[in-house]
Amino acid sequence: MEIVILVVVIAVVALAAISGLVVTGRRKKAAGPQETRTPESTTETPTRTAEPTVGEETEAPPEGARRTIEEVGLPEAEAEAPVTPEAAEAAPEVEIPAPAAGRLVRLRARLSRSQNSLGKGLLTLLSREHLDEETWEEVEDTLLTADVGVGPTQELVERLRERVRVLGTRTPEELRGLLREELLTLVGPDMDRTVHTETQGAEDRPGVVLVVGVNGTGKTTTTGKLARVLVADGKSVVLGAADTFRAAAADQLETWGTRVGARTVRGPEAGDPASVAFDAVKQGTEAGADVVLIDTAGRLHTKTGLMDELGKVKRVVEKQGPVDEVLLVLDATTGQNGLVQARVFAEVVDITGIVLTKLDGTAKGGIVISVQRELGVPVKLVGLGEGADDLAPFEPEAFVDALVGEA
Ligand SMILES: Nc1nc2c(ncn2[C@@H]2O[C@H](COP(=O)(O)OP(=O)(O)O)[C@@H](O)[C@H]2O)c(=O)[nH]1
Ligand SMILES: [Mg+2]
Repeated sequence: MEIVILVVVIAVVALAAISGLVVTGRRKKAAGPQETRTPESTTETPTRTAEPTVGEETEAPPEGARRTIEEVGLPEAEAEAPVTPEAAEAAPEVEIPAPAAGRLVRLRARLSRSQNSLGKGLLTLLSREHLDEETWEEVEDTLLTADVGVGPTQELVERLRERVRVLGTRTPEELRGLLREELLTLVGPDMDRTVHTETQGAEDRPGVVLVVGVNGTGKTTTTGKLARVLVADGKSVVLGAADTFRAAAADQLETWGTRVGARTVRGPEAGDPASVAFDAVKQGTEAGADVVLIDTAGRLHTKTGLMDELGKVKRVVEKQGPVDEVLLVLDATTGQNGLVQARVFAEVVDITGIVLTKLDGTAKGGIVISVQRELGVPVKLVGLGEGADDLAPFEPEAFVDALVGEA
């Protein structure tokens, strides 16, 4: 009897040993040709057994063997990988924009790259040993070339002449300080540059901002950038696509809005801009939004056409309450032309603030001074690039520092 039991036990042990060998052998076979595998077969490896055997580890770490192609991440494959509905829900594609405070200082390098020539040019001239009539004329020319404007240029030269005379000998530091002070006086350090995005009235309605200007100056871009600034400040924003002449214009605005979760109210193509603007304010009010930004078209073919159109937009919006801010967008690179545009728009609507765009691409930053002088309205925002957060509140000190360079 014992013998029978013994035989059975031996047989069982022997069977177990044999089957164990077979499994190991199979595993070794599976691991063997791995190096020659095609990427397609690698995707199937997650089904492989997780426990590594001795010797396997050196060929392919278990963790590595479990990776799929997507996880290894060929950049193109990753970009094209379809997003599953769950993933889309988990990560809504709403961006969190950078706060606006101190942006001009951060973007100052961009400003000084284009503006430094004015400051440097002036400092070089003022450092000459003899400041004769010819030198002062050169100072004037430098200021006029930078679009400072005739009136402000004459004032500045007069004051500089007087102060340089009083100063006698001039160190570069003294000259820089003097120029900084005088330019700052012209730029107007005390003007109120608040963008009124809050309703001026007592009622509970959103602040309404109308963005106007000639096509191509950067209205839509500025409206989009401003929406980001407001969202970053925790405000809810509704956009009004009152440039109804091209569907692309509304699409462009909507793209900006979608990125920060702001709704865009749009109308039919070639529809009435005033009714889109009206709807935007109405919907913004109903939704309890904080701010409604209205982007307009700026076809400057005739002044009467513009006046009819823009005047009507404003009047229609005002049926629901006052417009709190009318921002005129001007392309800083257009110089005198920009000033002519500014004048026409100012006759059509009451401009309450100026946005100077493309200051990153011009050495004609003096337009800040001339346009304020021309309209008697402060520059409130400046565009310093095509990037989404390249819009900065205008700060006179930071601007003048960029003009005259580092102390
Ligand atoms: N470099 C630079 N480009 C800008 C700036 N603001 C707008 N732009 C560009 O100017 C072009 C026209 O802008 P858009 O907003 O469509 O002008 P709109 O016709 O007035 O609405 C676009 O290519 C913008 O990217 C800026 O501050 N700097
Ligand atoms: Mg536009």
